[in-house]
Amino acid sequence: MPVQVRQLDTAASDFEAEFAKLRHWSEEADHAIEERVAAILADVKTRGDAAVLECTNRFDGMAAASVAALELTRDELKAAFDAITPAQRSALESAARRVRSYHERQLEACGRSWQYRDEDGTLLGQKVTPLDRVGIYVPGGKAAYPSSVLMNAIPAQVAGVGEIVMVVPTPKGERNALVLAAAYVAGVHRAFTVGGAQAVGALAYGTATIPAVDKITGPGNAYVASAKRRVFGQVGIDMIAGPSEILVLADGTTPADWVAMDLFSQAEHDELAQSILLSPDAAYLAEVRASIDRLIGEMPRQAVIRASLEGRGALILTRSMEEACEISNRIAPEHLEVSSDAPEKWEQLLRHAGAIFLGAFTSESLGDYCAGPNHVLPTSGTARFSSPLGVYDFQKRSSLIQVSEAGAHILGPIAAELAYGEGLQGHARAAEMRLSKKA
Ligand code: HSO
Ligand code: ZN
Repeated sequence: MPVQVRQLDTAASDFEAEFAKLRHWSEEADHAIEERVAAILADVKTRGDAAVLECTNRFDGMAAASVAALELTRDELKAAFDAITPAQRSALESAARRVRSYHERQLEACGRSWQYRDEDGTLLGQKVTPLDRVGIYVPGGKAAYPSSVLMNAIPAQVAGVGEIVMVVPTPKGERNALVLAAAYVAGVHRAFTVGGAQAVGALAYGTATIPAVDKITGPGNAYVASAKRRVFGQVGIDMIAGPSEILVLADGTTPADWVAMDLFSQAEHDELAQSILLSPDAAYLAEVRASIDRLIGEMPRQAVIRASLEGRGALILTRSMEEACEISNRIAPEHLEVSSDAPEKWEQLLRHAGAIFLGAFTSESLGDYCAGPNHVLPTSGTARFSSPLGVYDFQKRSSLIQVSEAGAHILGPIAAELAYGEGLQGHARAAEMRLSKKA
């Protein structure tokens, strides 16, 4: 059965209406989930370990005697690493090495403290410090991604975070060896087989056994997303990620099968994932459609791919590559492939995307695992104003000011004038006292 991916044409009179439908996505707030999450968080806040243990045993079908029994030791993580195949070990290590070296560059480029002395002798600067402790949420079950363990823990480690605490649900006690091995490779310090809102609550408030963290990162289901939203403010969070997205801009020079498979690669994540192809070449769009119909039957996850492509996917015929770039900027996709033999030319026109993949050989999936940049990216158009997860998410900045006596004579009158204007005597006099009295 052919895959019914919709086709849009920028020249059609109903294009704007069809385009608006394509972009529309909203996750309905589920009141039942919201209420349950609020209750779990309140319970964890007041009863700590006892609440975490009860929830974990009930929701995950476990029979643990204590939260301490849910902790995985570094030795257990190492045992998982030793138990996976040599090929898996080597792939994890190669990916980790590349991700680490990319994020080390990030640290050098924008993660260091700086200071200068102005013409009045005043020292001004920005002091960058890593967070003391962070929590990484790793989903269990069908969306258990070892690659996401690397993508969350390595930038934290490169930033110099003191302690990285991972939580991962293990329904019925079933552990994912690759996830634990990735935690070992990425330098996770402590790990607990706890998940859901109860894990988020434990990390946010701290319990006798699970330490309170300063920030929680990592993807999760609707319960986890709701819990992260609710504890935000008490702790930092990274983002609330929506379903995966890929947008391919194609000039027709990449084999159609390659592009079809790239569209599948994000569609297979989720029925709500979005894969869009834009091209000024109508014959090429038809070729990719034929590839989709031929290749779909080979895909183990074809039901998910079909639902995603038919529900939210699209092939869009544009007047030109320039127009395709404009439309891409309006969508601000999570992943943007420029499938062209002159990708640099089009890249100049692209402003909004979580990650940009240039040229026919740069499949988005390489970025998901091992190219080096982070795969935790802004979704749902938020690339207009936000960035990939990075070292900077695990650091914070403090301003640094040191004013000399001479400098106080220059700044004091300015501050006092403005302070009197605001009716704040204390401020004004604090500045003025330094004008008359020697230190
Ligand atoms: N593409 C996903 C990340 C991922 N892909 C993990 C495979 N494993 C983020 O949008
Ligand atoms: Zn992916």
